Amino acid sequence: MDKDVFSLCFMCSVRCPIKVGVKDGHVDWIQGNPHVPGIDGSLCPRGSAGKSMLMDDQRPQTPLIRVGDRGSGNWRKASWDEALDYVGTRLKEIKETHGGHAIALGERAQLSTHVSKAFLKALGSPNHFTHDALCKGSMNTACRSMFGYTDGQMGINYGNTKHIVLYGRNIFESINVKEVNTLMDALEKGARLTYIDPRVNVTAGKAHRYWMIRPGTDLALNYALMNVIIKERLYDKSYVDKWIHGFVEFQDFIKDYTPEWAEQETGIPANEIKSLAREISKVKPGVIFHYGYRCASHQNEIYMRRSILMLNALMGSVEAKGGIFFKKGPGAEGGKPARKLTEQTFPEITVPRFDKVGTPDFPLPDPAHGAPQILPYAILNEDPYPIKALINYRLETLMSIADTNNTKKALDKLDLIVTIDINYSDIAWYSDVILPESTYLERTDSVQQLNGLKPMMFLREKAVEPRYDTLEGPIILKRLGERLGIGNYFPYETMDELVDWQLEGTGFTRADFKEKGFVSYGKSQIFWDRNDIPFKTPSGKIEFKSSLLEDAGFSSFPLYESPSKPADPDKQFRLVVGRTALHTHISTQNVPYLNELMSENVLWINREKASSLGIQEGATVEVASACGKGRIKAFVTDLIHPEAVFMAHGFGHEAKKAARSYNRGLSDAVLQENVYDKVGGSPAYHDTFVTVTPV
Ligand SMILES: Nc1nc2c(c(=O)[nH]1)N[C@H]1C(S)=C(S)[C@@H](COP(=O)(O)OP(=O)(O)OC[C@H]3O[C@@H](n4cnc5c(=O)[nH]c(N)nc54)[C@H](O)[C@@H]3O)O[C@H]1N2
Ligand SMILES: Nc1nc2c(c(=O)[nH]1)N[C@H]1C(S)=C(S)[C@@H](COP(=O)(O)OP(=O)(O)OC[C@H]3O[C@@H](n4cnc5c(=O)[nH]c(N)nc54)[C@H](O)[C@@H]3O)O[C@H]1N2
Ligand code: SF4
Ligand SMILES: [Mo]
Repeated sequence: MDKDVFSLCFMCSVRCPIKVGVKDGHVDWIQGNPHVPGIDGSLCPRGSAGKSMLMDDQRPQTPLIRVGDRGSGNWRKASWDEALDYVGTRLKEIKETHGGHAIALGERAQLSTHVSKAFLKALGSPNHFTHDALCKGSMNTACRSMFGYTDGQMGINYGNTKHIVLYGRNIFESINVKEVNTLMDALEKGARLTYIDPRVNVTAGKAHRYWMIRPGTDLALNYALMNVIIKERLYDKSYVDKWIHGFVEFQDFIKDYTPEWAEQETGIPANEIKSLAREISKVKPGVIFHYGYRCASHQNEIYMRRSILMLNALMGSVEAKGGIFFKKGPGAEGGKPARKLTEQTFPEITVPRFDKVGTPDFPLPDPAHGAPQILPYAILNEDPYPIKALINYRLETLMSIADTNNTKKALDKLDLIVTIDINYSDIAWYSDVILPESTYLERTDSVQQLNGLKPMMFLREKAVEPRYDTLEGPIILKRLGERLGIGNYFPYETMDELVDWQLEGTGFTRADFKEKGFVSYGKSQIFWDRNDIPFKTPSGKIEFKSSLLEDAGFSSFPLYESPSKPADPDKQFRLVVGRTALHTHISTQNVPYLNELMSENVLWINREKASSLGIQEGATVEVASACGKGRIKAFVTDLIHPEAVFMAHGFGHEAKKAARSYNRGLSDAVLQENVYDKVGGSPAYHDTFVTVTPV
């Protein structure tokens, strides 16, 4: 029988709405959900490869229990009961001997995060952590310091923008389908695009203005832009007078950071900096300085992110059409959100988190997410206490935390490593037990509450039956919970029952999602009145002078410090990394269609530098840092700043059963030092210098 199922893609965590054509119980076709504006039927290459991932037989097909050494790849197949009994017994022993807090669970925040959060709370452990800090933690802190909202509560109104400035936000390769389509529409209507990156990538190629910035100097550029904007009074005066807290102090601080000074630091000509400031201010407030995700990733990242938010505030673009806005929830339409398992009452937890987030040692990162890069240190130093078990749920602890060798050393101290995954990821390969989850096409998931200008809910609905002996994450955790005496926190037997429980009180039922794949709380977009914006800071304003920072002993306006230089600039490069349009982080390299298109990464190196080191295009080179080394092919090009080398994140896999991606290319995490922004919380992935040698 043929049917169409509306669901949500999960080839990456953007979760684009999709329509899946099912024929005789098999996925026949996947396309974007045609009912969703901005998606209009389209998908990115990874979304289109969903069927290839589903049909791949190089993924775990049953629960597996390790029989050889960790990482040796010797497994025995187990039934679900056997595997869950095994994990349950060990977790129980650990809890009884060391306390619930000896168990940590890390995950990529996803639709069923409320289930794993509830699981750990019920066990009495504060040690749930997400990928958030690894991705945009300093941005989250920057947003809270300025507006009192997290970055997750903010959005960008691409469709109406007149000018967008992207700092290493490689929007046409690091893709979110709706954002790409909406921005393309705006560009067709005449919007301008300014792109800033030490590397000429696809987004640079589509920009009206491109600057090859010296890596790590975006803060200097922004200080100079603000210097011009303030000196020439190009800002939105009434908005600034009403909403900016600490403007006078900032005006005084910024006056010496001239464009001429910034030219020396960034390599961008002073007159061009002035010209952008003048051009963009003419079309304010419908302009965007994109606050981004990765881009420049350094130990002072929070101040770079704050400077981007400040530029928006000076343009009055916060809560303006074509600018940035605060997301509206169901409450704005008098509705109720879907329920979460975390709304239940749990035992009180008094111990600090393993990463000490929320304590005076690490006060500002978001305790709802924690700081995963601290995990190796916490385990190795048993500080603040011993961690004994780690559950990885859709998070690649080995490849997504810098310094893999160090992380492995830490993991070796654990009594138990369990991974819930759909792939033979490297962390699954290094685990004691693999619990295979059904893929997104094979499972119904928790409800997606999508706040925005128009609050909505979406549903990921099972399109086909699981091909292998796999289960849904929330069912795995429930059954594990039953073995640990906390089964009462999981009031469902099936995913349909969980969704029904979540929808109670919202006025919607599962049947309401059938027609289009989503439900809307209201009909029109909501912007707040710009004279009455409910900023959640202590001053009720946009805090240039931040009480969050200053109360914790940090400066609101630190003096600019130039990024550190390598000991030998002729031989050493700053390693910068990023994504490619054809893969998702570390998880799709083995998907047959995508592997065929791109099976390994290459090292971008500046032509003149390569020539002086005797490196030929396509030659294999050895790249080495203070913590690791490896081999990769060189891509010799004029399209990268001479101080940097670039490689795509996510290659160099070690799991042998994922044979197509095994040992192809090089993993950035092997090279990167595990250093981080101690104020904002993000790792400083670009604070590593490497040597590059021909082999
Ligand atoms: N060295 C280095 N580290 C980085 C980055 C970097 O550039 N370099 N980038 C950072 C960024 S921006 C981010 S967002 C994070 C992302 O970090 P991660 O979340 O760790 O990476 P992903 O590739 O999204 O996938 C994680 C795991 O989820 C599994 N998975 C995929 N789908 C499913 C599913 O449906 N169910 C289950 N159970 N598992 C699934 C994948 O197989 C993979 O093992 O990494 C960060 N870490
Ligand atoms: N295809 C694809 N799309 C994705 C993802 C994916 O894995 N694959 N992941 C999603 C996720 S979780 C995220 S976080 C986003 C990430 O999306 P982006 O934030 O756009 O991040 P990256 O792809 O890491 O690109 C970072 C860019 O910053 C540049 N850069 C390096 N150093 C500097 C610097 O000092 N200054 C400036 N201005 N630029 C610099 C790099 O050269 C690179 O081009 O993508 C999302 N979309
Ligand atoms: S951006 Fe691509 S991979 Fe990610 S959810 Fe959308 S279609 Fe899927
Ligand atoms: Mo990310």
